[in-house]
Amino acid sequence: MTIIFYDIPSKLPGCAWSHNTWKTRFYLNYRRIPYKTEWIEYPDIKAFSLLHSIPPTTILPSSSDQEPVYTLPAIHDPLTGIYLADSLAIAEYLEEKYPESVTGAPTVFPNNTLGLQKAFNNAVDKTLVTHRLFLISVVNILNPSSEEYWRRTRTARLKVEKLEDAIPKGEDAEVRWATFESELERVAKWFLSESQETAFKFVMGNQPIWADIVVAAELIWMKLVWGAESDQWNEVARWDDGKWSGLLEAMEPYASTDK
Ligand SMILES: N[C@@H](CCC(=O)N[C@@H](CS)C(=O)NCC(=O)O)C(=O)O
Repeated sequence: MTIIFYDIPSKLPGCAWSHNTWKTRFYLNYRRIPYKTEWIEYPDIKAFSLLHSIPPTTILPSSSDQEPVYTLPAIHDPLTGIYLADSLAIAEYLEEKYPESVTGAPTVFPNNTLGLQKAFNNAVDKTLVTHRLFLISVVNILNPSSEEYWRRTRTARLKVEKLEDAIPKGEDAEVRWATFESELERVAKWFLSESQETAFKFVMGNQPIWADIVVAAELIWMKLVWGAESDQWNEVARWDDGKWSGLLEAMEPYASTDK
């Protein structure tokens, strides 16, 4: 069994960059599920999804076009013939079809925590929002066709003339950056604290679960887009007693790409 994993490419050495698709990549690596990546540029995602009858995963009520959005990650399982999008739905499907007895790697939803972890995932998505504007420079690592698509759609969504106009500057940037720091501090409190469990970095202790994957995917996205040596990443890495660089280090064994 080899799962086909559809991801969005970039100019970075490992190609992978997107936080949403990193959730699936971390998941596949951690669960030791064999996969092969196929790369799809942004403007081709909709046609790909329609071709395989994959429904849109996102509806943007505030977008200018109000259209449902077809998204990656997606997977194809040649054994069952299924095509599926949405990182959480993909994980739920693979948990069922490829349990620990098949892959030898533990579930990411132990002790019936699927429902709780959905709530965690939701809370992380809602909490970590301020930094998005600081990540607009992601456009510079995309390949030309995706860059053009991203500039066009995000300029419309953000209601700016030029994408770079939306990057926070001056005092506004300082306020937003401070808000982002407190957003991450809030998330840090959802993990076991150092005094509870010194040796471990993960939400439930010594093994990552879906909740860790969700946060790690956000972190690797920042590190890749800003750069490991950037001031921004170095600041984040220092916050919350090094929690975030620690979590990424702990997830490093599951961060390989097949490119
Ligand atoms: N809830 C979805 C969100 C996926 C998502 O938004 N993916 C982005 C890439 S990071 C996408 O494909 N966007 C397509 C577009 O903007 O047209 C998931 O968790 O998979």
